[in-house]
Amino acid sequence: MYYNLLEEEKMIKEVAKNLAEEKIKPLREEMDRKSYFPPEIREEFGRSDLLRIFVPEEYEGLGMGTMGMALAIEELSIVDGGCAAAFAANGLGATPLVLFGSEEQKKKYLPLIASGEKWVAFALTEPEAGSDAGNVKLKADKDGDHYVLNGNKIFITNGGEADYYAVIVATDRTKGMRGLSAIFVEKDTEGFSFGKEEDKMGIRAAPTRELVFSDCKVPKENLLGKEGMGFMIAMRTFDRTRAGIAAQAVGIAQGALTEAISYANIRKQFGKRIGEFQAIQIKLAEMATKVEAARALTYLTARYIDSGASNISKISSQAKLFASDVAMEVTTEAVQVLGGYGYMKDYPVEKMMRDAKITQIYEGTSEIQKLVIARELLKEDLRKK
Ligand code: COS
Repeated sequence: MYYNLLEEEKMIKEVAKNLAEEKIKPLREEMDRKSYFPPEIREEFGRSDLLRIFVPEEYEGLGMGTMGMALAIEELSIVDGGCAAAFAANGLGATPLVLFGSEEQKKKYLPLIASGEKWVAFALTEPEAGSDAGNVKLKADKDGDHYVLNGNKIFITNGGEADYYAVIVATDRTKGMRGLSAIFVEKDTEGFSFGKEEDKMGIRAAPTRELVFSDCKVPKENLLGKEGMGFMIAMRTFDRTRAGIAAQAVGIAQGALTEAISYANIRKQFGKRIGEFQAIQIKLAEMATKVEAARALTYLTARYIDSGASNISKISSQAKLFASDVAMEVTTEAVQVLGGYGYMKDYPVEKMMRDAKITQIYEGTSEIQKLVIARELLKEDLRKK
């Protein structure tokens, strides 16, 4: 409403909204209950242009960057944070390729990703490498024309579902985070399999799975960038995709706010619609103001990233930090507005509250975002001196 969106941005928003309302909403409750990502939803994504948004035009994409992704993720999240997470994680998996892939790699993989024929996942997390992202143990030893991967990754969104995996590996374990590299692994590679499937609190439509590598031989030409660039590739990827998580948080919060407003207009207590009580009005006003502030910061961040600026870490972390807190607050308040009904699965707000929680955790916890923000503030000050 306030954001002077371009015509193509309005179109993408509309496409995402329609897909969410017409295809995702009817399956939402079932996907949440059964914790699964239906093939027909994957196909619908492929039929829409949404998977082209983050792919540059020369590789059959729309080249709409972070703002396009933010708008699509927000619209999907209004209806279902789970399908939005699968979609966002696909963009996350493709980002190292877009940023650091060679011409040959991009030509080979990106058109297939743009059409939705192939899905992607990003694999960094390990049992001992969560917030401490530099502590990756999955080793990749060079052997002739291949790297041989041994180890595992956990909590991988789109694990099992994706056809390609951008995997952060240790090519030189003597160098710590400077010995990490990023490598693109295809699903059917020998020695690559899938382990534990997670049973999550929220975003249950998004598959989350362990990846297991056992003497898995990956061609050397699948290395993204150069050896030793893995940690930097992961950080530069997150600098962009954290804006997408902010958009997911805005969408989840908006979904809950909309439900709370509709309910306040219908539900009667003490002979009045509850929306007539100031106690409820104050809640709705505070919720709506927080959502708009989170949206404004998220869009500003996306526009700043798309401007080509290099110092995007701080604003991206600020957007994710703020919007994810808003998502948690607003969904919790929405449950409160709906009262006992809000606590029941007959209404979607309890699910939204469960979905919101992950936005404070994945792609860097809120505590890690604060650390990134504070470090950048201190560096900016030193640069002035
Ligand atoms: N872009 C480019 N380079 C970056 C960077 C960025 N955004 N952030 C850090 N780097 C570089 C640093 O410049 C540094 O290189 P030099 O030593 O050559 O200067 C190197 O990477 C190490 O950075 P740093 O010293 O800041 O690493 P730390 O281990 O102290 O902290 C944090 C890094 C904690 C910020 C990082 O590990 C992080 O973001 N963790 C959370 C990871 C995460 O999101 N996990 C969830 C995955 S679920 S998808």
